[in-house]
Amino acid sequence: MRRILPVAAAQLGPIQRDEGRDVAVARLVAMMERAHARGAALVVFPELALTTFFPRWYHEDRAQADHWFESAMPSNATAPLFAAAKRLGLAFHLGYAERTPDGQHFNAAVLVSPDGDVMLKYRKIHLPGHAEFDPKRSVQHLEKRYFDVGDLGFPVIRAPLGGLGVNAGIMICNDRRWPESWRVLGLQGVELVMCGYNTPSTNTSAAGFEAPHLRVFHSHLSVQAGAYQNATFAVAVAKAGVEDGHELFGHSIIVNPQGEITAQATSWDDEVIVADCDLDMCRLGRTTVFAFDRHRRPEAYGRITAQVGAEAPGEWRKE
Ligand code: CDV
Repeated sequence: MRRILPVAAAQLGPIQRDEGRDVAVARLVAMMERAHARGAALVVFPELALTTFFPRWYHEDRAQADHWFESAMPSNATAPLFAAAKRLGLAFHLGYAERTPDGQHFNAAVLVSPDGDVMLKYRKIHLPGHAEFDPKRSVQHLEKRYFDVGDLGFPVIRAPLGGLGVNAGIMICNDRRWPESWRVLGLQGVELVMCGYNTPSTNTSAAGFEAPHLRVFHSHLSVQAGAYQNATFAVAVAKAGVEDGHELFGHSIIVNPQGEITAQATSWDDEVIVADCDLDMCRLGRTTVFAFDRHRRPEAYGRITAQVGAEAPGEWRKE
């Protein structure tokens, strides 16, 4: 019997700084209903889906940013998502800012069953940006200021989804640009990678020119390559549009294990896209070109875990 999982990516339009959680949660619930009506068993929401992308705002005192974080999941504010999941029999993936009881802060995401069980949690590992206010930048990107580096690795769980057992994994936004994230998931037999993102349409670092169309290209390139090289489906879903005066691109996609885009959002607003993911498609890649057990050569990959920055190569000299 074919293992077909109908998956929805629920792209979010902008959430403005002064909009409350209740506004965002009502929009998410409306998209859950649309995803369910289109037959989805799982809906994937973006990174930090409950608030504006607050790392663009500098607070001298970090504690002033605490109001952007959830200290419980579910909470009163997010309870309607759990109620909708139960009512609709729909699993969901949600990105949010997590504050732990001992005061750690993470850019986190969870996979929640229709019964409200948190089946998988991930805390973002590759935190882009900077920790201090940067006067040269047109927009701040203060993830390194507000978040601790994730401490859960890149976990995969075999989760009951749509009546199937599915090897599900999570990464968040900037993680998608790093082949290491994908491979660690791939080495656990992942079949479905969920990745929420908030990505500005322009490079605001003032480090040099990057043409705006390449921003989307690089995002898709990373997701399509990661899916292909690890023989997995991938759902990459954006928060998009003009948020607090700053533009984030959309172009959310669902990608198959051949690296092909099977569904793509066309607006930069709330939009649900759905694709049937035939999980048996993962088998071809992982039993041929990417049969890891036969072809990988970890003895040659030592640098991947032994060093962080690049080392200069030796000079060639004529013998
Ligand atoms: N939220 C992100 O991680 N955004 C980064 C931007 C800053 C480049 C990204 O990789 O999309």
